[in-house]
Amino acid sequence: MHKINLPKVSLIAIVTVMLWLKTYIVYQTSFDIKIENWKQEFILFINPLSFLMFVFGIGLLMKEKNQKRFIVVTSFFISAILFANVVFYRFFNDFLTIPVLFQTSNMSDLGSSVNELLNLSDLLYFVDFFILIVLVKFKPRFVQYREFSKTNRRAFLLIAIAIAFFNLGLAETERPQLLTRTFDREMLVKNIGTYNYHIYDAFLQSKSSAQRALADGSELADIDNYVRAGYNKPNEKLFGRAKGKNVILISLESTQNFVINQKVNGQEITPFLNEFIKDSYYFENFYHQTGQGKTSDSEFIVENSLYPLSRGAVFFTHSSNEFNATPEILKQNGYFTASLHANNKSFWNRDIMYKSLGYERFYSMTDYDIREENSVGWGLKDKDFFEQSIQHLKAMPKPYYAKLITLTNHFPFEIHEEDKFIEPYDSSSNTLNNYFPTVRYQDEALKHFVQRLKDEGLYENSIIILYGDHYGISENHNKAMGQFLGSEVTPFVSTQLQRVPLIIHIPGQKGKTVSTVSGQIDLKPTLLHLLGIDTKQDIEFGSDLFSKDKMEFTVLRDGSFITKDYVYTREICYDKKTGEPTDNNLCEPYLEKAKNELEFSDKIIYGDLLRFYEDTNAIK
Ligand code: GP9
Ligand code: MN
Repeated sequence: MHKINLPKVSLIAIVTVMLWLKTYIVYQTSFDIKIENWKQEFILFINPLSFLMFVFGIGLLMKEKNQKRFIVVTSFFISAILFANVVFYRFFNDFLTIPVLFQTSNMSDLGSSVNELLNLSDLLYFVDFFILIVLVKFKPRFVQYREFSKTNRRAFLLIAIAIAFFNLGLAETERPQLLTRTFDREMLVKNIGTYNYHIYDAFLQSKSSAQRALADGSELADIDNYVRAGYNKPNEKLFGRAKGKNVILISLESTQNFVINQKVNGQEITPFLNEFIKDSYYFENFYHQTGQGKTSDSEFIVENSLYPLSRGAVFFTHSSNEFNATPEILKQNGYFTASLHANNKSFWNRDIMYKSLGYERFYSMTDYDIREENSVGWGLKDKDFFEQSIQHLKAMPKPYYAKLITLTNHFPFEIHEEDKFIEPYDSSSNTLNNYFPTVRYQDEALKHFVQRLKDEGLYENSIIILYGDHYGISENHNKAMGQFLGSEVTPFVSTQLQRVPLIIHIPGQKGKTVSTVSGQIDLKPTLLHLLGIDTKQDIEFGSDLFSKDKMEFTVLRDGSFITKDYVYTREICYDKKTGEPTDNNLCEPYLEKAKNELEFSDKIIYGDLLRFYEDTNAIK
């Protein structure tokens, strides 16, 4: 038989091309990267290449045996990183960052969610790796390991560098200042590729460690001026109105504002809350401002009036910082401070972080009777959680500040048949469909809790604050969400969907619906003023929601902001009345403020600046 002379190809070229193409296919199939024109598509296509060439180029320096080993190990490692991003994206609609990656204690708790997130077809993500193994094992003749001459190696390196610069250059024309503005991970991945993005992230990580070491407190002057200028006088009528009362703060898992006063299949989603808001202050334009730290970010914002970080969870990355959080302040004012949450105490690093925030007691998993029959999804059902929490509340020294964190309304929104008070929605997204029955269940649990507080005589002595921690339905479900809302989910609508309920019930006060634009950042001064505690000296970015001077403005963690008339997101200014893009100049006056807010807050956290403030200034 005639032998066919196949051209010989180096294994390095094969593995590079396979991973390159795979990455591009994964971009297209597993991430929702918005592409607006052919140039962006082209950037997306070439962006994995330079990194892969650099990495596998190292193999050129090796002899055959080592080269093979190096290629197999590296290829597996890169595939694993890509796959980890895919799984993470399914859940968080976001790309991994180093701080998140090291939150392994959380990963082990993801339990039921991981099952939902993985399937057998995921093996497809490793197809190229299996091919590689076959090639290495059976050594077909077209694969060669010839050593490369010095000239060839240089040429290879030069080509890789050229591609990298070409990629960066193109990206720069498409997205100026890409690397200096890191609000948006999708933008980064889209332009420099997922692998280079991880390297960039590692660079940021080391930079942030250095920042603390180098900070000396001189940065505080500017921040202090900024915060002083933004201070609003408290509302005289309400200042001290709840003095000495217990505070019951309830974090509502994944609860967005769109469920309030809304029906699904003709039935109310939150019948209890719809009634409760009638004799409470209800803030209908209140936004969550969380980032990757989800629930923990919301806790951080609400109790510090600082922004969370753009990457990672501040609960993990900066738990040993100096803070001046609500629990600590209340402790100094004679309160007993506790957090109640029926989950592992180490989830989100709470056990460590709570100490820095000034909590005296954390009632966690071990303080609850958790059995199979009273659990669903992530753990103890909300109704049982509230019921068992009553005992804890009763045993606390008064007055107390108690934060209760619900759990049932968490992705994947599982619920037992007997707790299903309404039927799921019917759309292409099971996540959205199942969201409604769990929100409805949470509502029922709240109703039960408030009744129990009344039974125990705790209701009249307490102010009750409920807030949604963050979104529950990510942009992955825009299509189904659009069907539910009856209108397309544009970036404008998406931003408006970041509203979460804020409900403040003060005994003896009539209710009122307030439409001031506000955010989680505003809760700390609002609460402290109600309790009659002055915040003039504090470093806070929020303002008292009852203050007559409160500015109608709030910034989200991705840099989007909302004013009375406009929504600014993805560099477009939208008119709230029409929901359509309008002249960017109309948003221009607020751009600087939005930037300052986030940057100043980041500086405080990265430099651990409050440690200097406490030494030199009169907080106490
Ligand atoms: C875990 C609970 C949920 O303890 O707070 O966390 P999330 O995933 O919503 O951040
Ligand atoms: Mn949450």
